Amino acid sequence: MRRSVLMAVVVAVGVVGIQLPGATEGEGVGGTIAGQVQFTGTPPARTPVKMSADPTCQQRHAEPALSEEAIVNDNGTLRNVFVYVKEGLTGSFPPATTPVVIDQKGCLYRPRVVGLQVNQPLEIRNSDATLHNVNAKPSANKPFNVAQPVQGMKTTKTFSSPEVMVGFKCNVHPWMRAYVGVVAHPFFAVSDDTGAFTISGLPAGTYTFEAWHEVYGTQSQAVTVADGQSATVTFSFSAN
Ligand SMILES: [Cu+2]
Repeated sequence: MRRSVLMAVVVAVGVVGIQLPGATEGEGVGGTIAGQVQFTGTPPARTPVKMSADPTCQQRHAEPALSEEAIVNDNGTLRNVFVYVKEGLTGSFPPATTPVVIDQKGCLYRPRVVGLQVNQPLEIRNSDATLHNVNAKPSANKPFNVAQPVQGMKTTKTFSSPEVMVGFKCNVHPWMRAYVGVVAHPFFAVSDDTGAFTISGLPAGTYTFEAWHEVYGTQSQAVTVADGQSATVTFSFSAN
């Protein structure tokens, strides 16, 4: 990971206050962040993942799966960027009780990048008829390495401390990687196949947001949120 390379290249494209229909300032409803992660430069090529070592994996794909370390969307945005409030929040936020799910499907983690709250359950599933092991080596949390030899197996884990990111890998299939962002509040999102992300219900205030990408590192910027309003936040990563 080249986490530090782009720390200084923060591009803050501005925060635009938009009154949401039906919302009144000062109601204490929180604000919404409507964000996008842009990408400049030549998108890196995605190469076929060689799964021939395990025919069960290979058979799950009609066309070879493509590498997922860096996915630039058709509209020039960057997918799988984890965006979260890093600083500025006060108070405590009870964890959601609904589990976040990571599936192992076609010998790939789905999703590859995901967030959850401290002590929120993470359900790890194996949808493949082959052995996976889930090897997580966090630094602020307890490491684990769980074998799931049977299709349909489920394992539930929680994380007791914030940590961005916890890397998952499978020792059977070395191309398999997932990244789990553990935060102490519910204000996080992952950029999608249009580069968009949304964070809602954020109490009024000024925060430091961080955007993390597994290849292009992290960026941060200050964002001010007003109750009942939507702020536009844009991050921009560039090819190295
Ligand atoms: Cu595996």
